[in-house]
Amino acid sequence: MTLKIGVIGTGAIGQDHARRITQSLSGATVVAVTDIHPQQAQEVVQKLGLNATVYANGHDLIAAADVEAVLVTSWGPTHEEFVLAAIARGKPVFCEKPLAVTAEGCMRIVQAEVEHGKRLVQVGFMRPYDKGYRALKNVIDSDQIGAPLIVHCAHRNPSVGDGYTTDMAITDTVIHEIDVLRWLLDDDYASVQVVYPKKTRNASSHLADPQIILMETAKGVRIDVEVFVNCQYGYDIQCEVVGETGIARLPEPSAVPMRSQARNSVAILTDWKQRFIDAYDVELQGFIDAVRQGEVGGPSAWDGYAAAVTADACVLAQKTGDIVPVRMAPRPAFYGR
Ligand code: NAI
Ligand code: NAD
Ligand code: ISE
Repeated sequence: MTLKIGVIGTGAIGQDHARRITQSLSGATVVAVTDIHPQQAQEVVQKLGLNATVYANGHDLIAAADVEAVLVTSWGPTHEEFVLAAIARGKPVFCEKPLAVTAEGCMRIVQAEVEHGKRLVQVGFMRPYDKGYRALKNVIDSDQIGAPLIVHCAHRNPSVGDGYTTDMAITDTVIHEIDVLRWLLDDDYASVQVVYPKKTRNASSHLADPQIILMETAKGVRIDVEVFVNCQYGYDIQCEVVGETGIARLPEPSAVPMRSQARNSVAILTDWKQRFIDAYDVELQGFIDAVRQGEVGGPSAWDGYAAAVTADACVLAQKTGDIVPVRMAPRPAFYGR
């Protein structure tokens, strides 16, 4: 049976996920959409040729009898209420990051899911599905570079809009590194700190850009993440793991090396939608397949909570300049190890 999905939020990633469900993936169809800008939702229905009803709001969509699973791709601060509403109706829900904008909000979701008694939530952390990160994890797990000691990362976007604020460098952007490094190293965070280099002229007056996030894990690994969201030149994700006996780097996306106009060059992507396009396909196909088999897997509400606790600590560290401890609640047995 084809899984009938309702999409809440038809912005950049909501449209892209609706497109992939409709044109690239198998086993699901979009039957419902909603957006606080209903005109935009209607346009997406037309543009993608969906046979979908446009609902007045997310709650009506979740309640609709034909909506079997929910995709939350609205603005971050709305995620918690929609995920909780889906859980209350026992409907599986794929929620884009962040699961909620505070750790407390994520914990409310964790508690609701545990009370429900069965996993319903998958968080849209797609990097663990990326071939490059999986290859890097294989190198680490098969002991080819010895125990990881240091990780150097960079997360660079060409530019951001005026609405992007200093804390969003953590909650919207570095949240991907917070999540994927926890998975890559099979570790949790102990403490974080944020330091500010000289500011770029290309950032808005209210935005600190670039920033350096320093994290220490429970096992003692030291991590530095450069986040630079007005780097101008491209969308560039770097990750280098220094181990006891060797160094391993996240592979670059494949591109044709070119000799032209007196240059030997390789193109760099500029759009985040392209950089992890295969990973988005795999994560969402995984959600569809799992729900059709009566279960939900992938990044869990607990992973969303762990990322939010760490992000909250980073935002505090941005403001104080201090080394801030990361304190997580005990992990419920419901979420395994
Ligand atoms: P966007 O601003 O393009 O789209 C958000 C949409 O949600 C807008 O159309 C807005 O009108 C709608 N919306 C806001 N409140 C709503 C409500 N109460 N009910 C219904 N619709 C509502 O933003 P974008 O870039 O699509 O991001 C959406 C979410 O996806 C964010 O949480 C973001 O962090 C996440 N995201 C994840 C990415 C990833 O790589 N996994 C990449 C980009 C975004
Ligand atoms: P797994 O799914 O058993 O996960 C191992 C551990 O990592 C678990 O304790 C889990 O809680 C944690 N984890 C999983 N995703 C996480 C995340 N995003 N952030 C933090 N912690 C996370 O082991 P696996 O087979 O290595 O799978 C890792 C992820 O990749 C899972 O989300 C899984 O569904 C997905 N996966 C993808 C493919 C693929 O072909 N791309 C294949 C298998 C699994
Ligand atoms: C955006 O929301 C994403 O998730 C992208 O992956 C990230 O690179 C960007 O900085 C965020 O704003």
